[in-house]
Amino acid sequence: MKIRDAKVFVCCPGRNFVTLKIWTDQGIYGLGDATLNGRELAVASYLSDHVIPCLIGRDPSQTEDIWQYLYRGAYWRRGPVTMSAIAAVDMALWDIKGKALNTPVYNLLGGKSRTGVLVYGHANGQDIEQTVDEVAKYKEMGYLAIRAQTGIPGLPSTYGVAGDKLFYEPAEKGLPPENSWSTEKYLLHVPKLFEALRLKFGDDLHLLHDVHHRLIPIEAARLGKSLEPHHLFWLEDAVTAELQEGFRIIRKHTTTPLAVGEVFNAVWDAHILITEQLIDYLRMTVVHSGGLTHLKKIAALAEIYHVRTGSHGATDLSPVAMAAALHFDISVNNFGIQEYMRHTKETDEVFPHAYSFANGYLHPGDSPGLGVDYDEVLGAKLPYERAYLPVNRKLDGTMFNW
Ligand code: KDG
Ligand code: MG
Repeated sequence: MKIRDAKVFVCCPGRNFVTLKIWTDQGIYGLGDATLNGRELAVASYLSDHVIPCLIGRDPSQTEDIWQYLYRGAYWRRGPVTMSAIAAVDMALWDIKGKALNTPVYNLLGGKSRTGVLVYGHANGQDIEQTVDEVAKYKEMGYLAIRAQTGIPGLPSTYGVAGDKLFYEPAEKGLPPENSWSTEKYLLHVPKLFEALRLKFGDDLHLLHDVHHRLIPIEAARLGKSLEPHHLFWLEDAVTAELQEGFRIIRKHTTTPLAVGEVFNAVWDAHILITEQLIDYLRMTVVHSGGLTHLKKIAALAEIYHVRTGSHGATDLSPVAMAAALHFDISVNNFGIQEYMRHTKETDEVFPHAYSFANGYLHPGDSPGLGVDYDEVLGAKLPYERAYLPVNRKLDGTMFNW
């Protein structure tokens, strides 16, 4: 079998998605997600201008060799653009492999290690009362794990508090909007949210929280300590993690489980965090971290150090990435949890898929390959629209983390 052709599709069913389609000379095609929120066209160009010409004529079953060819062969390594492009190729090749062998991709990764993939949904409100109501709604939908975010008194806008409650989408059309931030106000308010949630829902529900990189280690340590009575499933992205060693400080002070890594791209972004057991969950995803070929190696390393997976699964990961994530999640032993922000009906129509949600779990379905398709005709009617994630400033105007 040989790769005959490949093409990049950019569409916008309410938000932008970049999809790679690879055709073989035997009539089989595979799909890969290459969406990088707010920087979509950079990955599209990387693929079309630099990667696709090198793929034509290759044997698509050589997933390892093609991965190494694109990673080592480029000379320029790592980074979100490169690793999202490699991921898209890798996903599409695993999709082809599964279709050619007439089996779901999870069977090629070791088979099912569990009956379903535990997921968490997003509940958020302008204030604690509204967030409690939103958590109740997610509980009613069957979720067993829920991430809770709330507006902070005195701040006009806060990360994770959206207009649309079910289909939260952080990117906005036009130029980047600006959020504001106060560490002092945040640290005083968040423990009150989780106190209210435990009071209302008891101890059984898994609760998660995302700090979105907005603290420094000693502040994160204080937050982790103050949340210990409410036993979170995890505290996510407590600090930025370019400095992996920073997590030593947090770890020294709190037993609240720590998750990080949705912006990581390669094992070298996480090797200290893993080998020093500074985190409990790694949030790296199949789309921004080099595809299944790289992620399964990272999971194998993490398994040795008691670190579990907790893949990013926001709406900016297309259903192609979600499908690939589910095949990964169901197969690795050290799976922890999968984020699941629902896509809109409009998005699901462009990407018909075999995965489904029931009673707090996602199931990848049994279709050969990844079990997801791309409607080219519909996609062509929904052209790219420039959109950005917000930027964040402290109350005195200082640029801060988003
Ligand atoms: O593209 C960035 C979003 O996916 C991110 O902000 C969402 O933090 C996020 C999360 O945990 O889903
Ligand atoms: Mg996050």
